[in-house]
Amino acid sequence: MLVGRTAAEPSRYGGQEERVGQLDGKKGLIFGVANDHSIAWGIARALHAEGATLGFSSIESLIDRRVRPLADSIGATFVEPCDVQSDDQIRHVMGRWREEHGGLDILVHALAFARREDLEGAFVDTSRDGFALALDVSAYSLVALVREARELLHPGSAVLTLSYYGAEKVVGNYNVMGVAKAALEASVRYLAADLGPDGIRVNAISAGPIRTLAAAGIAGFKKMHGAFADVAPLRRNVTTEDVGGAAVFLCSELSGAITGEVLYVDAGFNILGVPTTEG
Ligand code: NAD
Ligand code: 0WE
Repeated sequence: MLVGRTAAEPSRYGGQEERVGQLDGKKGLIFGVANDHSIAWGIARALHAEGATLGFSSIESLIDRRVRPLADSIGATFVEPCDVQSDDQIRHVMGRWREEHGGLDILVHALAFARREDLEGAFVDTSRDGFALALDVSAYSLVALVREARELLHPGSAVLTLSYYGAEKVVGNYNVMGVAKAALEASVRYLAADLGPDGIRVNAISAGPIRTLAAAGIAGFKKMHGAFADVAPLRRNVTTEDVGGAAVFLCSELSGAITGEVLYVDAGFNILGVPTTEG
C-alpha cells in the first residue's frame, strides 16, 4: 500500500513499501549540497532511504540548476537559499522551515570554505581576513545554524557536521582549514554540552578524502586520494555512501547515547602511526 507518497515520487525501497526505516517520520534539513558528488547529497540519499523527509539549503547560485533537480528526485519540496555568513539568511531559512514543517529532527551541516590561496603555500602566511573567513564559514556557521534552529529542535533531534583529519594532525596545504576544523570539532563538544540537557545530540563525521567539488582543483589532491587507498587499513577510498551510512546511525536512535563525538569514516587511516603500504 502507498501511504504518504505521491505516484510521482520514487519509492525508497524499489517497491518493497513495508520495510521499516530507521528514520521513518523524521524531518531533516541539509545544508551543503552543491551537486550529486557532494557529501551532503550522499547523506541525503541515505537519510531518505531510511524514511526521512528532507529539505535543502545551499547558496543561491546553486539552487535552480543543481539543488532543485536533486531535491525533486527524492520528492523534497523545501529548497531555500542561504549564505551561512548571514544571520538574517539563516533566520529566514529556519522561519520558512517552521512554517512548512514545524519541528526539526535532523540538522546536517556539510559545508566549508577557505580562500584558495590559503590552501596552498605555508600556513604561516595566512592573512587575518583569510583566517576569519575560513573560521566564519566552516566553524562559526554550525553555532549560528544550531542557535537559530534551537526552537525547532526537541528531545531526540540530532545535529551532524563534517570534519577532516587535518583538524588533528598536520596535512600539507590544508592549512587554515585544519584550524577551522579543529574549531568545528571543539564547537561540536560545546554545543553537545549545551543542548544535551534538552535531549539534542551533536556529532561530527571525520571523513577520508572524497573527490567532491571542494576537493577538485586542490593541489596534490589526486595524488593524496590515490595514496590513501594504498595505505588505509581497508585499502580503499571512502565514498559518500560510506558517509551516508554513518550519518543514518548518528541521526537515528541507534546512536541515542552518543553526543559530542567525532566518528571517523576513513577506512581506518587515522589509527596508523606510520602510514605505509607494509604490514
Ligand atoms: P562540496 O563542494 O560538495 O560541498 C561544500 C558546500 O559548501 C557547497 O555546497 C558550498 O556551496 C557550501 N558553501 C561554501 N560556502 C558557503 C556559504 N558561505 N554558505 C552556504 N554554503 C556554503 O564538498 P564536500 O566535500 O561535500 O564538502 C562538504 C563538507 O565535507 C565540508 O565541511 C568539507 O570540509 C567536509 N569534508 C570533505 C572531505 C572531502 O575529501 N571531500 C573530507 C572530509 C570532510
Ligand atoms: O574540507 C575540505 C575542503 C574544503 C574547501 C575546499 C575548497 C576548494 C575551493 C574549502 N575551501 C575551498 N576553497 C576553494 O576555493 N576537504 C577535507 C577536502 C580537502 O581539501 C584539501 C585536502 C582535502 C582532503 C586541501 C589540501 C589538502 C588536502
